[in-house]
Amino acid sequence: MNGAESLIRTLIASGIEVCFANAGTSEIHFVLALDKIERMRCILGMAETVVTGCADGYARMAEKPAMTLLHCGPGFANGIANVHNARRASTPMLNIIGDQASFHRPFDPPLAADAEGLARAVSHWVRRSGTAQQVSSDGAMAVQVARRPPGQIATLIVPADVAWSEAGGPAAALPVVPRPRVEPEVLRKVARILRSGEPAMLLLNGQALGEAGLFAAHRIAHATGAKLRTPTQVPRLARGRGRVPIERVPYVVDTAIGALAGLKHVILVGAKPPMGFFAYPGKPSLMTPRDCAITVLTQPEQDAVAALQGLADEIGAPRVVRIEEKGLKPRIARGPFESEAFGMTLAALLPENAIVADDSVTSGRSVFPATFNAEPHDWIQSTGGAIGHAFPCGTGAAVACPDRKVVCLQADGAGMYSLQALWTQARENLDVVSVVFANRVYKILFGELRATGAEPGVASNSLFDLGRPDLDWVALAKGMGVEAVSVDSLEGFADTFRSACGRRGPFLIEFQIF
Ligand SMILES: Cc1ncc(C[n+]2csc(CCOP(=O)(O)OP(=O)(O)O)c2C)c(N)n1
Repeated sequence: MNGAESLIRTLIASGIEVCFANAGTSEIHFVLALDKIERMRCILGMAETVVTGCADGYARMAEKPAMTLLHCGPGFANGIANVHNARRASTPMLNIIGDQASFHRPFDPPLAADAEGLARAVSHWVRRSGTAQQVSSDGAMAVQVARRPPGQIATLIVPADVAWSEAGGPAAALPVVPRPRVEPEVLRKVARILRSGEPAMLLLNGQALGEAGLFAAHRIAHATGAKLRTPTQVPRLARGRGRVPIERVPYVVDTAIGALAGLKHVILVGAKPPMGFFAYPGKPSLMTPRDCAITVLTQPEQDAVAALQGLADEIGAPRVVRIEEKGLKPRIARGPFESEAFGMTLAALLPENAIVADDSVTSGRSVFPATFNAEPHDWIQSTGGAIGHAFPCGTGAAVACPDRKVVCLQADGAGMYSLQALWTQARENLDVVSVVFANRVYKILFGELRATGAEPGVASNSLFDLGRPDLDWVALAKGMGVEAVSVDSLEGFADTFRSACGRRGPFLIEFQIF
């Protein structure tokens, strides 16, 4: 058995079932090992940002890592933006980078690069396997590190000679480290704050955004009057009818400051203090009032569900609390695109148990609150701000959950970063409906520019206008094997979306909003 085979067998023994890849010559022995073993599902992404974005979406839904197989430093570099997004979402991720054979590197061949440096920039753990004997135990450790709460990025660099040399057998799986619990003293301290009657808010992230965590938070809110919010973007949120409707911290700084005004306490549950996406002259970095105290209930790696349940019991919150309906009634709207009306229409038609991958930028601003009363669903977003996330993330989610409909909400400019994911959807016959908001501009950036008081000039128009030539999303999708239709009204969208949801397989709807 060579090093490649011993590593792949180790990963399979550690529960890894899917390999998203874009391999090259230095990974040939891995590909041969995958041919031989056959138990790992291999999925090609025709750009590394698709590979890493797929692995992110897969792991968020499967709650365990996939493996990525990437080619040398430059291949990994192409995938970094979505590794960054995964890191910001605390996604468990396992990257295998094939590299030059150890004895060949000193000759500085063309693809030699600082793979460690690139990997270190976005990984919690980086190792270069030194020998074929060692690579299996490195692999077992990489999986363990990736699965360490709340989820980490582990990157293993494997030189080609390590892959092809004679190795020992595979290594046994290492145990998954459990989430540590918070100390009872912390629960008592937070309970005292919440009992004080001063205006408070729980800011929930990560594990707390599942159904159990949200319900425990709802009990606390009911008993104490504390508000609940999530950060501006969520890694994965359980939502829809019958679930706790929770607002996010708004994206726009002034709106966020207004929403959090008057708070005396923010309790962090796996979240960071609420900061703006960017700084603006004369505006604060933190969205909380100056005299607001920030207290940590749980760090991201701690057991947030147990902490919230323990806190709810500590303050004597009833175990059964009704969830009041909140937000707009789902209904099919008519007329041209408008964000809230689109959200209500989507809410009326979203299939039960769907997964929504949202990278809709400005078009989606009002979609979130308008979908509180849709059928139960999960909402996943880029939490790292690197756009081009929904196509690949939704693709990976569809691999993880073949029985659930995936809906990608994708802004057009962002979509162009990773549209090759459509080809993967077609190749794997994944059940994904993508909606592209074709406004043919980087609208958010025109907005940021105007907010400075300036008007766009020749340079801004060159850089933020996506026309000349116009993108044809129907042709782009069809060119990658995905059926597509263009619509220009909400009723047109409703008809097309309904029929796309009535069948299996990938489909794209271009919503013309230009
Ligand atoms: C990887 C990455 N590159 C560039 C940016 C900067 N950026 C933020 S939003 C944006 C344009 C978004 O335009 P589009 O996706 O069309 O959405 P719209 O603003 O029109 O709603 C850009 C380029 C970014 N956030 N991430």
